[in-house]
Amino acid sequence: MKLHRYLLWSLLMLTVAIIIIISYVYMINGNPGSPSAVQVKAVNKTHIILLWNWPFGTPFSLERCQKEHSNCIMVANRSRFPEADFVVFHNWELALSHTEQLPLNLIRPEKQRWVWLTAESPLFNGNLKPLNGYFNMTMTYRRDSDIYVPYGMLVPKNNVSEEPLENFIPKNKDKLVCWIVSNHNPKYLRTAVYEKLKTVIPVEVYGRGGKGRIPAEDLLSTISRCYFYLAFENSVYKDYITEKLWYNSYSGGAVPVVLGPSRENYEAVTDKDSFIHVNDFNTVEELGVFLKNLAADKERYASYFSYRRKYEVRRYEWCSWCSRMCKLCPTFSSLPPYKVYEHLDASQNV
Ligand SMILES: *[C@@H]1O[C@H](CO)[C@@H](O)[C@H](O)[C@H]1NC(C)=O
Ligand SMILES: *[C@@H]1O[C@H](CO)[C@@H](O)[C@H](O)[C@H]1NC(C)=O
Ligand SMILES: *[C@@H]1O[C@H](CO)[C@@H](O)[C@H](O)[C@H]1NC(C)=O
Ligand SMILES: CC(=O)N[C@H]1CO[C@H](CO)[C@@H](O)[C@@H]1O
Repeated sequence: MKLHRYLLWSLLMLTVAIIIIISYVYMINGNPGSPSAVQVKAVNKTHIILLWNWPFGTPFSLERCQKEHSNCIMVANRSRFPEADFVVFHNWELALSHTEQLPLNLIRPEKQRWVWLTAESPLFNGNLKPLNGYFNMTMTYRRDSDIYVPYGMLVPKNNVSEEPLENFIPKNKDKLVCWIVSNHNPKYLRTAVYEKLKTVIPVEVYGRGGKGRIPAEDLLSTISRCYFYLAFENSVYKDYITEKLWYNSYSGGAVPVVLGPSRENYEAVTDKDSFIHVNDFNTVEELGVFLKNLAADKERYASYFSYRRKYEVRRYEWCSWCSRMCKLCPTFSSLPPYKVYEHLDASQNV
């Protein structure tokens, strides 16, 4: 009887020991053949993204993004601050219009990341000094931002097209150079270049102070009639290349004449033979003469459209702000574990 009990005890102890050892080995190595429990949790963890303020006060639907990324919950409900993994702040309301403030009165969960969102250049971001030391991520058009949200991009086509280049060029061109502009600020570099250029060649100007505003639905058809479009940025900063290139010029079917960051900077994000850079010329006169001659040289002009054989122009087709927000979702796994922008202001100016 005693021996019996002893054996039973031994068996029980042995079983417990084996279970403990097996559990331990699994914990260290994971279950070979299927992702470990720890991994599955990391990959499938749902993240809550709270948009603190609507950019420029205009609400939009967050639903579509949520459908496309099942690991994301997008909300604009501030009551969910305590559970949010990310809180996105649009800069304009914080730094320039001062209609919003950072919620420093709330207890910020340790793991929560604050995301600084802007689509403007530093010239229109206001004073960022008061924002130093609060943000963990940036979401801007700069290639070095944590979430890169450019105004547009070229995406390689699956198959390179053999089509004649003429097929990509609108047929109805009757204007040499066009420009849509509403701010003629004499302090802008682009204003000086335009003032000079128009003394060399005719420039058709639309927008305030020109031929008037073009309704959005007529924008591309108007630009398609121009050989060249002045894709002149309002300010010159690294990577600040806007819809003036991606939409007005490329989608309008006019060759862009760009004024903005360096040619190298443009070449890093688009096809080097698809645009003319103001800096390619010693003087604005030279630029004017070049454009006039190029428009008269059919073959050479057509070569500026060769990128269309290889690439699609991609920009935010639907609700540009929600598309930007959406880019947060696929990045979770590649985020640095810890980061603080102690000098947000300086980081945006270099
Ligand atoms: C906002 O979130 C709170 C907390 O989860 C919830 O009680 C409330 O109903 C939500 N409000 C809206 C408008 O969804
Ligand atoms: C692209 O090229 C591949 C290989 O040459 C071919 O099989 C495919 O049908 C082409 N697709 C299109 C859409 O032309
Ligand atoms: C985010 O930044 C704050 C400083 O404002 C810091 O306390 C926190 O640890 C940072 N979190 C991460 C995940 O980097
Ligand atoms: C329920 C769910 O979303 N499961 C997903 C977890 O992540 C793996 C790997 O990314 C997906 O294959 C599952 O569908």
